[in-house]
Amino acid sequence: MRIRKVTLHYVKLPMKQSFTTSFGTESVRHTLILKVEESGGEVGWGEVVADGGPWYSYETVHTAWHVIRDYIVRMIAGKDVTPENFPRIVSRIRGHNMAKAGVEFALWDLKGKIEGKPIKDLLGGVRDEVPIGLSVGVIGDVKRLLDEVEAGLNAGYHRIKLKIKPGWDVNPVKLIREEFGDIPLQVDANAAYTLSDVGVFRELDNYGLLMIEQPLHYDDLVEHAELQKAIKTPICLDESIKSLRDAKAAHKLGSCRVINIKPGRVGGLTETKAIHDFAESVGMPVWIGGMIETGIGRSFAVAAATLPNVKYPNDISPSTRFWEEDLIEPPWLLTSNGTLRAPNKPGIGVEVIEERVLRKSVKIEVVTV
Ligand code: OSB
Ligand code: MG
Repeated sequence: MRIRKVTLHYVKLPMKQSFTTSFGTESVRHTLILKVEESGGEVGWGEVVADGGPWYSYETVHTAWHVIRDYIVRMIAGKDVTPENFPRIVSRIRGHNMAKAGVEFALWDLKGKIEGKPIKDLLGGVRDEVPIGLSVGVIGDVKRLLDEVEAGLNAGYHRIKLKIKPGWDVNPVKLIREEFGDIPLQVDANAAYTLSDVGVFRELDNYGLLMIEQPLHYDDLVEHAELQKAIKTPICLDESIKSLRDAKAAHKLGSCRVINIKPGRVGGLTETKAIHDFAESVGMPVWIGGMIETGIGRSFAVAAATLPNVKYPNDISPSTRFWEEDLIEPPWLLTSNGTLRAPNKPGIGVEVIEERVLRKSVKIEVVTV
């Protein structure tokens, strides 16, 4: 397909409840929504999962805006571009995976709409419903923590993931075990520890956690391999895995036993599928992570979560968790089975309400390709 127009929207969406990780608190989601039009008149939508600041990753809405407008759009100009050949077309750009993924997502939406197929079918998905886990932020208050976990279990979430940081780790895990028994439970440190904290992880080993996510430095593989040798609980990598190359290195080194793939972090669904397929070939389970996306970004995560080697519940919160009003219809709703249903409609399978995108935009730029 040939792209003729890209519209960038800097969207600010207030969150119903703030979300705290070891690297900061978010209460308004800053995001970049892309509308991509091809020469046949079809419209595709994408979302860049970068945040307002360089906290989870070095990318921000502004860096992605720059990279998309000044480089990606020029590189795809005049070319027959597909979601499969797109990564090669933009490979001269080092890094900036979130910017690349935002455009690549829109290409998947376009391809699906043109061929009349949902993205999950284009990828080779094998299920119509994907199990969802709840990610609980660093809360600090014990009573509120237990209330939030209880509400999540009652709503049907398949597991609880607790965000931890030094000073908020073993104790809340112990309290959750005492209160709720043997529920599927895991923790996510977002890189807040060092190898000298091995004692914390040895203690966490006593609580039968499904996994410990990204305990050490956001770019590390070597020290995670050392830590994995020292503890029983499987390490799951998130931030450290930005590509298939990283996944292969992590496997070779023994840095993790599980991977949380965020399609936005790895440059899109083509790379997601490649990491998924590699992990499957070496017997390493994966699951799909979230970045508090709007319903647009969630669509691509849902499609990825239908892949066969996705073996754990996914961090794909329904629209109602963070948004008063999502940017799509129908909203993503948790079924009574604690799942999201992957739509059978072409492309992303939900309708983007452009009026809402425009109303929530603080800056818009149209680039003619
Ligand atoms: O590390 O998984 C993470 C949100 C922002 C940044 C990092 C992470 C998260 C989540 C969100 O856990 C889960 C969700 O989007 O539902
Ligand atoms: Mg994580």
